[in-house]
Amino acid sequence: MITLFWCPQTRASRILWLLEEMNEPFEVRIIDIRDPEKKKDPDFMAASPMGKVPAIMDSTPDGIVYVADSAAIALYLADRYQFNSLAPAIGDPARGQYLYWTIYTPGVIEPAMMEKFTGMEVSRASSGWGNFDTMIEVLEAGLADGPWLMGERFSTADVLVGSSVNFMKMFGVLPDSPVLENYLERCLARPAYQKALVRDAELSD
Ligand SMILES: N[C@@H](CCC(=O)N[C@@H](CS)C(=O)NCC(=O)O)C(=O)O
Repeated sequence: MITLFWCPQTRASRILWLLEEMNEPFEVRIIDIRDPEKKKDPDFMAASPMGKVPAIMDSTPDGIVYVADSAAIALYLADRYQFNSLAPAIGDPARGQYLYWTIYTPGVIEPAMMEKFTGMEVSRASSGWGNFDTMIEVLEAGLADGPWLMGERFSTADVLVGSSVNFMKMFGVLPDSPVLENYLERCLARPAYQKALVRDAELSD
């Protein structure tokens, strides 16, 4: 059984979305990240060295698997439970682009968002994420053919990137971009994303 350590209105919502896409049984354990006492849940501490959500604990026949960080969790879950559907198989040439786009969220989008929020001046060549405008341009080019990052194939990469585009919109930093707006609409139209957003709101009450 998969346990998702979750807190309302956080990055944990994207793993809720992924779990809804996967149709695997899972339970949600609420961790109020604003309450240091709640973070002392021993399972959560084992799963998340930084005390951040999302994190998961997966009790498998081989032992308990602990994973933290959205991208690491998504890669783990897709490889273990949705191999060759939400994740391309190891020998599939598409796997290169799949890995690139799945890591684009923590490696590029999120640092670029921080650059935008703080007004930081960065050198495009030496900052690992380029800069905010380059992040957007590259993403738009990646979605030019669509409908998904992997063309016709919806993958875990879309859960990471689609939820990040949603966060950019929510935080008011999504530039005027028909390509990204249309992509976000397609993501939001997925029943699993809708289910996760409803559940996220219900669990928040
Ligand atoms: N890179 C991590 C970031 C996780 C993260 O920063 N989570 C925030 C909530 S959105 C958190 O748990 N903050 C509480 C804290 O750091 O104490 C991921 O993508 O999962």
